[in-house]
Amino acid sequence: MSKPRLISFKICPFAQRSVLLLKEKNVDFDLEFINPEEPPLWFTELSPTGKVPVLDVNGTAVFESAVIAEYLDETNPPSIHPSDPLQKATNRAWVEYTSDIYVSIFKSIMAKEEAGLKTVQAELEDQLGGLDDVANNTPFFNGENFSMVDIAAAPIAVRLDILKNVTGYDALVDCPNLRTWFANLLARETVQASYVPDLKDILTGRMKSNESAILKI
Ligand SMILES: N[C@@H](CCC(=O)N[C@@H](CS)C(=O)NCC(=O)O)C(=O)O
Repeated sequence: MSKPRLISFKICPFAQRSVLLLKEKNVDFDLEFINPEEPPLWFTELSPTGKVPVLDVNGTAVFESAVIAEYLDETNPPSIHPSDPLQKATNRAWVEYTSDIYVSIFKSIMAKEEAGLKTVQAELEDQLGGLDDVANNTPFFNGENFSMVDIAAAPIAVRLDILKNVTGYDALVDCPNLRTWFANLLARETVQASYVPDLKDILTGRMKSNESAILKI
């Protein structure tokens, strides 16, 4: 059995989740970056959706970040899910919830007009507020134990931190619980190793070349 190979895109938060879990589980893996906007032919043949991340396990494509996470958790025990089925179910639901937040972050980064930016920022803050309501001012989502919700949310913490540094926009101003939780995520070694060192520069470059409104206000 050869090493699993993760196909990623440098700025993709969903792929960052997979890298983070592979590192948390100490799995030896190969990492290959592509640009899904200009995919190589081999990737088009491997990926049923054309999206990253894809985990290539001996030629079988496991796709969708939440499914990749479940596969890695099952095949590399112990599970980081809570054992109680109800808590596990609510954790999975909050993993889903975090996925929509990435869409709002992306729209905030790419909005060209100030009015449109205000609308997407309000949507983003509303979603973050919903997550803040269920966070408990504890180190991680479930308390002391690092879980799948932490895996799913860590790339949000990284992107909001970059946005704050580059533009001054603080999406967490009304989210005290998320501030505690996200600070713990940002301090974790595996989280720091889950994204490329030039992520901030790449995102800043994208905002500049797009003439994004968020850079002007
Ligand atoms: N639901 C998917 C979303 C993955 C996704 O949207 N990936 C983006 C990059 S961040 C992509 O590959 N986009 C290319 C496309 O839509 O063709 C997951 O969780 O894995």
